[in-house]
Amino acid sequence: MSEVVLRELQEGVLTLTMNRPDKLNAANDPLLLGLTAALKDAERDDAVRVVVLTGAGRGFCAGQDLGDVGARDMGFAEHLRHTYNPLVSKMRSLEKPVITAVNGVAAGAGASLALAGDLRLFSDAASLIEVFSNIALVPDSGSTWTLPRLVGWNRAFELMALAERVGAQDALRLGLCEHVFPAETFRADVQTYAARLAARPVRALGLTKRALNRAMTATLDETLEYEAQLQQIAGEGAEHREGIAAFLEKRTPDFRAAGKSTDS
Ligand code: LHQ
Repeated sequence: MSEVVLRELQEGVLTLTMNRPDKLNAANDPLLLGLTAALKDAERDDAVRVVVLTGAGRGFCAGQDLGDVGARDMGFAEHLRHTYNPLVSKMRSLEKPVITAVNGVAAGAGASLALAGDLRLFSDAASLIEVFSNIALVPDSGSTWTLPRLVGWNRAFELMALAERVGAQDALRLGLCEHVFPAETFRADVQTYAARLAARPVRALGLTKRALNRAMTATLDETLEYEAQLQQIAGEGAEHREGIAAFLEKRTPDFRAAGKSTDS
């Protein structure tokens, strides 16, 4: 049987490919648990500076494998707590950039995964559907958290209620993705973009994720204090020393080398 999660590391970019192309990468438990395990490995591996999540074939992820639902031996809530929730949580808490490279349709929990990326890159063949209401379910895996923050409560509700397909250009206009690349060059364009990010000071970016996550639910004063604490950590790191040295020496900083230092 072929692997349901493919891993490839290139230029500090770990690409995780959901690999059930015949079903548009509809998610089953091995796929979801495999992704979470891969993210945990990526967290510990200094060679991984950026993670890209994408799909094999013409789909990104069609959400829960509906053929699997009857075979489950746990309720919906327990299933979510066991599979999707830890995955989405790990994507958001992982202190490295996580890019979702949406190569094709992202539906249901697949749309939730697409939106959970720190940066969302769409192919011009990609689309997103909050498809849950077609089968009389509630949006899950974080869609009710991400979507209203991106498009506002009412637009989010309309997308959820009517399950309309949002194409790549509309996704860009609505702020559901940062960039759209042509389908023909998508994988290469994603790698180029991700490699650019991998050359950035990823420890500082990890702390930036931590700060943004905390700020989503904090007051301004709490946020100011938390920024001060994180700045202390970043300011004592090797990446910062390298950034300052490079500026003074009028050269490009080498954050990869700085990242290998033990005290950053
Ligand atoms: C699929 C699927 C799929 C199996 C396409 N399953 N085979 C969480 C926890 C617990 C329980 C329930 O749910 C959740 C959260 C959720 O994610 S709920 C939402 C589940 N997903 C859906 O309802 C999406 C169902 N799929 C579709 O609506 C369409 O396939 C979309 C709009 C995604 C794509 O349409 P097309 O481009 O026209 O492709 P297609 O429908 O022809 O699909 C291609 C193949 O993929 C096809 O198989 P076949 O053998 O006929 O070629 C589909 O049966 C299969 N497939 N989605 N979720």
